[in-house]
Amino acid sequence: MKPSILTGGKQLYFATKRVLKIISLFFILTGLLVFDGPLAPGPALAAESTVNCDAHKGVCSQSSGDLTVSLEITPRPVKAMQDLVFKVSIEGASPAKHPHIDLGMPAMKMGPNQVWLKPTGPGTYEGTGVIVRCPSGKRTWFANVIVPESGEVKFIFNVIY
Ligand SMILES: [Cu+2]
Repeated sequence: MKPSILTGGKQLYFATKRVLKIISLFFILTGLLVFDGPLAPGPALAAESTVNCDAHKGVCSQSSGDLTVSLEITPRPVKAMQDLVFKVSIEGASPAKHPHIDLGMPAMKMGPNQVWLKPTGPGTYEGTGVIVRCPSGKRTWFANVIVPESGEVKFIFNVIY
């Protein structure tokens, strides 16, 4: 009697352990999916919302892998609710399709706001867009420059309301 209970207990122990393992694996995978998503909250947030460009001063540059993107927004200082010109220059990639910019706010759903870029020379593009005034009063925006088949580079900057 005793040994069989012991064996049963052991089996139950291992079965429970396995179930726990599967459950934790599930949460890890779900967590990865959530944090890698475009609306990712949580630990990724700090890096995703840290200003990395002083758009009021002039050209900003950011790299991602082989791709280096420079962005200049005019007129300066950069204000919301007015026509802005976005000048982009790209190094390390010669995109088959034109790049574009996704404008948004870190950790906020602001609705789609895209700047379509037209070529102005070798590796240089330009387009116009408007940054709206956020009802929250927050002034930190991002410009995600998307280069088809080469990657994307995110500029995070403050605007004036
Ligand atoms: Cu907002």
